[in-house]
Order: sequence, then structure tokens, then C-alpha cells
Amino acid sequence: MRIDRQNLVFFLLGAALTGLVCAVGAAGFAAGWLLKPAPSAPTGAIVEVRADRGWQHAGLWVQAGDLLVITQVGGSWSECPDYGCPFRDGDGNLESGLNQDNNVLTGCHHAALIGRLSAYEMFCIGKEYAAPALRSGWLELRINDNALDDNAGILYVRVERR
Ligand SMILES: [Ca+2]
Repeated sequence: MRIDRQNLVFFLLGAALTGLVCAVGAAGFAAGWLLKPAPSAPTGAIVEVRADRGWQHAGLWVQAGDLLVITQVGGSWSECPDYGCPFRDGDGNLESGLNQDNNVLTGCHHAALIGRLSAYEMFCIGKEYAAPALRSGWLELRINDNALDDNAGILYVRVERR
């Protein structure tokens, strides 16, 4: 079979253009996916934060400058129930110093609820918190305790941005 040279050129040109269009489309899709945050929890979503786990995703994207409001609405936890530590609320152990050895965040009561935005600076939350977000990011929450193995309980927390 004789291949018509002109047809071959058109065919190759067509294939190249199709490839280019696909590549541009895929790149656009990828850029959109990477740059635009996934839909976040609706305002007022209630999340659970377990005492025996490290950083836990709250499903809330916060824009720098948003008023971030975090309120404990239920539950309790203990940083060492087997050793007699009582179950507490998000304010943690108010008798502890602010810089106990097992704190994840110093300057905040042991076993208090703490947070961070996309793995940047941590902040002390406690039972109630309201402050402008200093940066954009995903909200993560946890107990202010590095020794998680002996922990128990869950806090229920409303996370909002306004
Ligand atoms: Ca503990």
C-alpha cells in the first residue's frame, strides 16, 4: 500500500494537535485541583477529636483573616485515666503547669485542646476559642499531650470560620 505523503502529514499534525489539547486540558485540571482547596466542612460542622491520636483533620479550610471559632460542645477526655487522671474538658489539666514535659505545645495547659493550620504554628484552644486566622490552611486538632498510649476519651468540637 502506498502512503499518501500529504495524508500522512495531516494525520501527524492532527495527532500532535490532539495530544497538545489533551496535555493542556490535563495540566489545567491538575492546576485547578492543586490550587483550589477541596470543599470544606460547612460552617458549624461538629467534629470529634480523640485523645489517643495525634493531629486530626477537622475538614475545615481557613482563609487568612477569617474569624476562626472553635467550641467544645460535648465529650470529655483524660490524659492518663489508668493512673487516676480525671476526665476533663478542652481546657485540659488546669492544675498542670503550662510547660509540662509531655506537652506538644508549651504555654498551654497539659491535655488542653490545641490546633494548627496546615502544620504551621500551633495555638492553644481550650473549651472555647475565637481569633482571626493568621494564615490560610487546613485546621487540625489534637490533645496537648505527647504520651498518647495511655489516653482515653473524645471531645466533640464545633469548628466554624466567619
Ligand atoms: Ca497521656
